[in-house]
Amino acid sequence: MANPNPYHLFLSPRSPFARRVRLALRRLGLPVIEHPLNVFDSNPDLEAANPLGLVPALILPDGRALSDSSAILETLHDLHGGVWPELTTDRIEIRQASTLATGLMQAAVSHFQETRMHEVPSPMWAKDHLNAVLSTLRHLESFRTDLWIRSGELTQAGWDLACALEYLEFRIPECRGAIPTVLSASTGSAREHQPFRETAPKH
Ligand SMILES: N[C@@H](CCC(=O)N[C@@H](CS)C(=O)NCC(=O)O)C(=O)O
Repeated sequence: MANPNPYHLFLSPRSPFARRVRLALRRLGLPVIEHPLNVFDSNPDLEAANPLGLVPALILPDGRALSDSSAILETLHDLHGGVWPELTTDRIEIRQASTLATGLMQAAVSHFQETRMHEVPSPMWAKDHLNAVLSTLRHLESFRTDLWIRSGELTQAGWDLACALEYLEFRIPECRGAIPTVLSASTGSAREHQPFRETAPKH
C-alpha cells in the first residue's frame, strides 16, 4: 500500500543538485513522490515551495517546504540519520569534500549558463567558471580516497562527486581529460547502483 505521507520532491532531471537529494532519499529508503519539471517554464507549485524557483525543493510529510540540496540533506540527516558519518573529525573532512564537489556542480552550471544561455556570452566569466572547475579538480585529487569511498561504500561526498563528475561530462565534455583517475573511482562505483544509472542527466 502506498505510504500516506510521502515526501514530495520538485526536481529537474538534469539538475545535479536534485540528483544528490534523489539518491539520498532512495538510499535512506524514504517514500517520495518525484515531480520532474522544466525550470524554465512557469511552475506555481515549485514557486509556492521555493519562490526562488530553484530545484530541488522538498515538501516534508508534514507539509513544510525545504529548499537547497545541502539544507535538505542536513535535515534528512537530522530526521533519519545515515547521511553523514558519526565521527566528528571525519565528518568535517567529508563535509568539506562534499561542499567542494557541490561547488563543482555550481561552477559547471554557471559555465553552461554563461556559454549557452546568454545572448552574448562573456568569455571572461566562462573562463573564470572553467578555471574554478579545473582548480577544484586538482585540489580534490589530493584528498584521502576514504573520504569518497569507505569500506566499499560511497560516502555522501562520494555520491556528490560522482554526480558532479557526470554533470561535468554532460555539460562540459572537454573537461573529461582533466578528471583525475583517482576521482573517477567514485563515478565507477556509483554506476554500479541502479538509482544512479536511472537518474543520469540526458540530452
Ligand atoms: N544551491 C542550490 C542550487 C540549486 C540550483 O541552482 N538549481 C538549478 C538547477 S541545476 C535551478 O533550479 N535552476 C533554475 C534556473 O536557473 O532557473 C542547491 O544546492 O539546491
